[in-house]
Amino acid sequence: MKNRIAFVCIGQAAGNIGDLLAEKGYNVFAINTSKEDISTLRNVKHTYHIPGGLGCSKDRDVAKKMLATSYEQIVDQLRSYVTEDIIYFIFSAGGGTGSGFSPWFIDILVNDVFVEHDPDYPDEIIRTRTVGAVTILASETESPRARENTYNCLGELSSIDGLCNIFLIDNDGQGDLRTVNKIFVDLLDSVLTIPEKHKSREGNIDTSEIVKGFSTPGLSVIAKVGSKANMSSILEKLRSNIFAELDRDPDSKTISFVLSSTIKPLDYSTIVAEFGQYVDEFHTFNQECNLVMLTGLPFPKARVNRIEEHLREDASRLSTQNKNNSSTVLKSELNLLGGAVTRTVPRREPESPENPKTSRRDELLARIRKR
Ligand SMILES: Nc1nc2c(ncn2[C@@H]2O[C@H](COP(=O)(O)OP(=O)(O)OP(=O)(O)O)[C@@H](O)[C@H]2O)c(=O)[nH]1
Ligand SMILES: [Mg+2]
Repeated sequence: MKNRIAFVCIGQAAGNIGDLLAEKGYNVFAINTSKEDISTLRNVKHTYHIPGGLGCSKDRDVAKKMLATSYEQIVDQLRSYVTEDIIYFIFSAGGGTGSGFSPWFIDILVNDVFVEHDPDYPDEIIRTRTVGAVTILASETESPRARENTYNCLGELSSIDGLCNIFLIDNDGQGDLRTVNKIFVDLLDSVLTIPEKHKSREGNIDTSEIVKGFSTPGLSVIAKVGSKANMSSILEKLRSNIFAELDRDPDSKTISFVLSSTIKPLDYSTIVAEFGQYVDEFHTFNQECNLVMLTGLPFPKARVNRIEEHLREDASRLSTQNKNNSSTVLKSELNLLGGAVTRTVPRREPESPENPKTSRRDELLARIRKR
């Protein structure tokens, strides 16, 4: 899979993860507004410092403005360094650079740059690359700004048409973040290397099945447990690991594919009972561990609501504190994900004489410039 998938890491947390992926031999391109952040990378071969950037100090709007001014150069760099057909963007949601920059950049790429028009159906687009995301949620012990950024970033991310798998790494309740990075990279690499490492007469997973698993819209989680683990510890690990906790209510039982390499056959009825009916499963066996990936899961509403509630408490404390000052410190676009998803980026209107067709890129860049 190393010749099929590449990682674009935006911001510092992402760079830390990218460095581990590069060490394992993946193609990684790191982008940052801060030269200092880039200088800490040891293994990443392709880096780009956005000209004039001094970091965004958790200000998402500054990052969006830098995207608007340097967009063309970044796309050129991306095209020259990243030729793989599957691209995963990694970024933290709590900072400025990765959080502000990534959702809109991904939207432009997926809906404007990596597209071709079908000659037979000119209104239909064919996506030329598969794009996924790995997003890190700030912990609830971090600052209101970091949590507000997380909330708004998730709102934007959840509204991108054409985006494939999203891995939501959750820093909340985790210990050392470097360990979180290592666990994630190990899980991802374990799944991506199944076709070359795990072979069994009882069933194999080939590259096309991995590609399918990594091209599904929705959230994904991976669990890896020891060879002696039973089904209930596999299910438990799928729920409580480094990823954002999945909802348990019956409406949230939505899932697309199950990919697994295990010691014994999985009990699929327990997966259906716990996560919902899958569309298909791809399995193989090995002698060392139980490795399971689920795709097509819904956004974790309970976790997002928890961020919102905590932010509301902060907002009320801050407004009491600043009662002589009429400006509000927090400016969350709250209720982005609580019910139906509200788009922060409006959908493209149908073309008409009053509304000439603009590209997704023009639309998003114009919105940034208006801010
Ligand atoms: N899992 C993990 N989280 C990290 C790491 N480094 C920072 N974070 C988290 O990422 C958020 C901060 O984002 P950064 O990636 O440092 O920010 P940035 O994109 O560089 O943006 P600015 O520095 O604000 O311009 C906070 O929520 C941190 O807790 C890391 O190595 N691993
Ligand atoms: Mg930074």
